[in-house]
Amino acid sequence: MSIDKVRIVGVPLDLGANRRGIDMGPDALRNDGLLQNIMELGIEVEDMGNVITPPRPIDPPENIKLRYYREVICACKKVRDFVSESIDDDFLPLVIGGDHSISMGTTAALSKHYDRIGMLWIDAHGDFNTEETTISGNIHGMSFATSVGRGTKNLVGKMGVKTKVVEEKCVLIGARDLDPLEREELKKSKVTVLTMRGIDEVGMCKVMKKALKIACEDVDALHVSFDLDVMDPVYAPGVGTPVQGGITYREAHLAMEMISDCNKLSSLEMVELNPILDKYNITGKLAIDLITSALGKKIL
Ligand code: HAR
Ligand code: MN
Ligand code: MN
Ligand code: MN
Repeated sequence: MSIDKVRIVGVPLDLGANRRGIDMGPDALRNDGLLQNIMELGIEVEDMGNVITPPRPIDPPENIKLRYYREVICACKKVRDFVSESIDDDFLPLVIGGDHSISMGTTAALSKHYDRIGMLWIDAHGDFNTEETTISGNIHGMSFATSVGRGTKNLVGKMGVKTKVVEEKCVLIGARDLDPLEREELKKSKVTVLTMRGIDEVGMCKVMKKALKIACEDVDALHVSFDLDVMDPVYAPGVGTPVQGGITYREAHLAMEMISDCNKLSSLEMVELNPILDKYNITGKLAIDLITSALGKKIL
């Protein structure tokens, strides 16, 4: 399954996070040459532009354990529809964020089209909180949990599609910053968690082999959700919530190259780019390089 058509949708959403600037991520990637770089691989690219996201409400959030959930759900439904239509039209959907809450729309769309879905969640964080466990109330910290059907009715089911993403086929890679209750839930779950310690001990190649065995075998689709804060801040300063001790430039590329080699990639998200905090656009350019590696760019 070689990738020949990619459709881009930008999601300038920051209401799922607590920091301004992530809403500018999609246009920063375009300005840094995202389309040209994909086209150079011989792939047909369509850019659908940005979905329209609701404005930040003037009133403070009504539910501080689920900040701006109405607005976030509204944006995610648009992501769901875009991703669904792209799959119908035989394009690989490339969703560029925006904060990580947008995955709830993507995984809903995948659940409409595929029965068995493998997912790699590449992130410093777990995003495995629910309304009950969250400390911050920020929904970008809940999108993985919601995508596998965990949480309250205030989020789960709001996409109008029952999720078919199952924990057994999900792998969290690069985690190093988990909230106490979130950590307990992850440990009890069937998600495979490959932490930074695991990467340090055995190296990215072995970690990815294990991850791809879980998420690529016996599935109809592989979804990769890449949160740029998985990177060490040295390589990616322009993210919403940087965490020390992340993966290197080459480790991230190796992961993407191995994802490309597995020939199962069906959708890709690149999220949490914050151009305001970036330095000389290095995070944006890194994001583009990672996308092209996942889409099949080879050194030789
Ligand atoms: N665990 C924290 C919370 O729930 C931090 C959330 C994560 N931030 C992200 N997502 N960038 O990966 O608020
Ligand atoms: Mn369909
Ligand atoms: Mn995340
Ligand atoms: Mn994160």
